[in-house]
Amino acid sequence: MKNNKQNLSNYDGAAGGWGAVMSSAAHVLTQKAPVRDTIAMFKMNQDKGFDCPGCAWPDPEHRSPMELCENGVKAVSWETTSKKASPEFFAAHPLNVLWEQSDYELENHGRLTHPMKYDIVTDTWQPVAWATAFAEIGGVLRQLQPDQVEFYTSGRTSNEAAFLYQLYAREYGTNNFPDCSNMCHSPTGAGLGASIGIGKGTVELSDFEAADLVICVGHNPGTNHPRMLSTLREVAARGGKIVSVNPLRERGLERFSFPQSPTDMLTGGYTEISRDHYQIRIGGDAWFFRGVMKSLLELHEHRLANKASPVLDQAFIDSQTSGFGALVDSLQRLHWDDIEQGAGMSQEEIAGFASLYARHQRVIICYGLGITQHRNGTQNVQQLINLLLLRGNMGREGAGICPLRGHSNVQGDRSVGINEAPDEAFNLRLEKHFKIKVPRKHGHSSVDSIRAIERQESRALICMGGNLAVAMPDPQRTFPAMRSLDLQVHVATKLNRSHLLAGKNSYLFPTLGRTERDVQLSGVQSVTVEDSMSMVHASTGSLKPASPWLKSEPAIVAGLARATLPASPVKWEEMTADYSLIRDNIEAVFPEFREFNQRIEKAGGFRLDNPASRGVYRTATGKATFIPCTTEAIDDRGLPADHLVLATIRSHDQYNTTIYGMNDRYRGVTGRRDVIFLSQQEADKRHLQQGDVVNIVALEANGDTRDGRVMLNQTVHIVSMATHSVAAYLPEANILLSLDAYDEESMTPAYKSVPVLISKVS
Ligand SMILES: Nc1nc2c(c(=O)[nH]1)N[C@H]1C(S)=C(S)[C@@H](COP(=O)(O)OP(=O)(O)OC[C@H]3O[C@@H](n4cnc5c(=O)[nH]c(N)nc54)[C@H](O)[C@@H]3O)O[C@H]1N2
Ligand SMILES: Nc1nc2c(c(=O)[nH]1)N[C@H]1C(S)=C(S)[C@@H](COP(=O)(O)OP(=O)(O)OC[C@H]3O[C@@H](n4cnc5c(=O)[nH]c(N)nc54)[C@H](O)[C@@H]3O)O[C@H]1N2
Ligand SMILES: [Mo]
Repeated sequence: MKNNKQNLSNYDGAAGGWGAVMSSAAHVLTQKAPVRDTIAMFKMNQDKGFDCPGCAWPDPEHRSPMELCENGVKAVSWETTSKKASPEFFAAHPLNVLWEQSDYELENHGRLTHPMKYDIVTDTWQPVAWATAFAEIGGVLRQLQPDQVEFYTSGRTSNEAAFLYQLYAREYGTNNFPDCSNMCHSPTGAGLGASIGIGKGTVELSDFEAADLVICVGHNPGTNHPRMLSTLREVAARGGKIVSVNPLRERGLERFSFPQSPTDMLTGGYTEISRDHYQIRIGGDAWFFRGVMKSLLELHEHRLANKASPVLDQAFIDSQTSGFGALVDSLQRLHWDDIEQGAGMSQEEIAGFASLYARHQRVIICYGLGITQHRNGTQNVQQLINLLLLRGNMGREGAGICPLRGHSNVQGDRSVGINEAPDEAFNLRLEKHFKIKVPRKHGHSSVDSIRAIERQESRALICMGGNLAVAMPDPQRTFPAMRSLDLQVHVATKLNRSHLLAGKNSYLFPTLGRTERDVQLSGVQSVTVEDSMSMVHASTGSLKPASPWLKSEPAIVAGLARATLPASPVKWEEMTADYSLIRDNIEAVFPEFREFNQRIEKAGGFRLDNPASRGVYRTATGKATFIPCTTEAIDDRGLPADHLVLATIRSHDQYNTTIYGMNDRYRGVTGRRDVIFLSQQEADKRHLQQGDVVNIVALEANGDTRDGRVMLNQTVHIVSMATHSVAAYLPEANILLSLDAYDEESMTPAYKSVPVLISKVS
């Protein structure tokens, strides 16, 4: 096959800057709604405005007139588009025809406008009245056992809608709550929960003003949380140090030109974010951080022997933590050869990182999916905590842990009850408050739900947003499983591939987006969301809805609930008429939301209590706990010597399975997505050059291959990258992933460590 270098280059600019402005403007124009968009942009992330449906990075206290970023603009214009996927469109496009279109084309047909029902004879979505659809769905659900039904939530759902949704599913009788956080930050919930007694980050924005070192591990802020770059820029500008631990050199972590700074924009200036990049092997984090801790212990001993100041904060360790001895034992048993091999870095480099860490007094560790999406995701998270605890970097200003959560309300959905394993205290509160019975049996998270559907044990799937079939690994198994269901209900803003897997009794419901005015019987409603730093605030849409037939998510849940549970004592209709009543009920069930309605009146909202930030650890021992690592991301016994480890990553022009465009500007890719990223060294070993075309075959743990887990004709793009590593875009590369490779502690799929072989197509 011919060498195909077209549209692959190296991007030399800073992140942000004019490139971001030009790209934002281009996106607004392609969505054909410049006026709606401009109004929307001025309302985004402002008091009394709507919360950006992009990322979960918090809003600063002193907001600029437009608190937005390039990718927020894309997310908004994608929602506010004037394009419509109307009943006429669906009548003319059977699903087997739509199936041939790309994910980009599917969503680019525009907003869904009518409630639809699948017609198997014509293979099309056909309009249906809301009341008819609700009644039919209620009828099917009443015929099923509650545990045969899966209730999926994607993280844009507001607190109000999510609370009603969990109440509906539990009153119906199941805890089956597959959730998008099962695919990203469940290891954060599980890992931090066991280590520090709360499954959430501990820092606030103000901590970044006090930190002297910020360590960014396995996340890509330039693309996925661009507003974080202004925070990092401030840290760098006042002399704080920022380092990254990432197999790829991501531009947003190198330099940033602030689109809202006239000086940067007019002079082409930029702020250097970081020069220190630790390019670890994909899947090498636990090795790297154990190596850092081992070095730190050695440094500590050395200092003590020389009567110099200690490195470890022994007073903190003694009074606030447990498990120190077990951690030290486990580190002492490790051999440097294995650490170097596992991390893909020399002992010297790792020791350099340890001494850098030891020189700083207030340290924040930020991390993303590069840490969580591995077989040992939970333990990876815990190694970051171990490192922080060794020097008392927890429970005090300027220090702590900062997971970069995904969807804009994924954290809030969990806070209001989307949880497959509820505790008894919560069950009792829910029962008492609503005078209902709720199930005790724990339910399914995402991987379990797909497996139960595959085994035909689960017969119905309700999706509150998202694109579950495409977001999960292993389409070879997931897609046929979906098609076999007796009932599917999708609540969505735009068409996606999951909606093309319709079968018996399938419904597609159009809903209001965050930007749109939500009018109910008592007037215009606000909803609330929680950001990555536990700040809860109101979001109020102001644009005219894309169609008069749209319903809000709370109204859809209430409609389904009433149709399924006609005798329910819950006041579904009253709560839908006035969302402040939903908030009163949230407050009654979750004491941490006390004075909910009053506190969201305040600009910026309020912070949910986070005991670990105050140095209070609600763990079994009442102390912060060191937890050693016992599982590796990759077990390479049984794998061929020339295998590589593949991570699936996001391009700059996409939001999860939503593809806004075909460019990945900061990585030098234009107009295409059929690309794999490789280091020069790994390319040389395989006699590959930039632009060569390769096939990628996924390997089972024992080195075998399985039918279908192969990606053909991908073009090599040589970039600055760790050895033994290769990266490709999701969702195209999901075909290489296995539904059986996941972190057992959190059930999060190993999206970022698939053993593969690559071979040149000749
Ligand atoms: N514009 C935009 N914003 C988004 C999203 C989006 O798709 N588009 N998605 C949202 C969601 S749901 C989420 S969860 C977040 C995701 O945000 P991120 O956590 O930033 O997600 P990714 O882009 O998947 O991967 C991040 C980084 O992990 C690195 N990496 C890969 N493997 C490893 C490894 O083994 N170790 C280490 N240390 N690093 C590794 C990659 O090089 C990449 O830089 O962003 C949210 N925000
Ligand atoms: N290979 C690989 N796969 C991955 C990942 C990875 O890193 N690698 N990351 C995983 C992660 S972190 C996540 S979070 C999942 C994402 O999984 P999901 O959350 O299921 O997927 P999204 O692509 O975010 O969902 C897009 C759809 O959401 C709908 N939508 C948008 N806005 C709204 C709204 O306001 N309300 C409603 N009801 N619907 C709306 C639109 O119809 C759109 O088509 O993907 C996972 N999949
Ligand atoms: Mo996510």
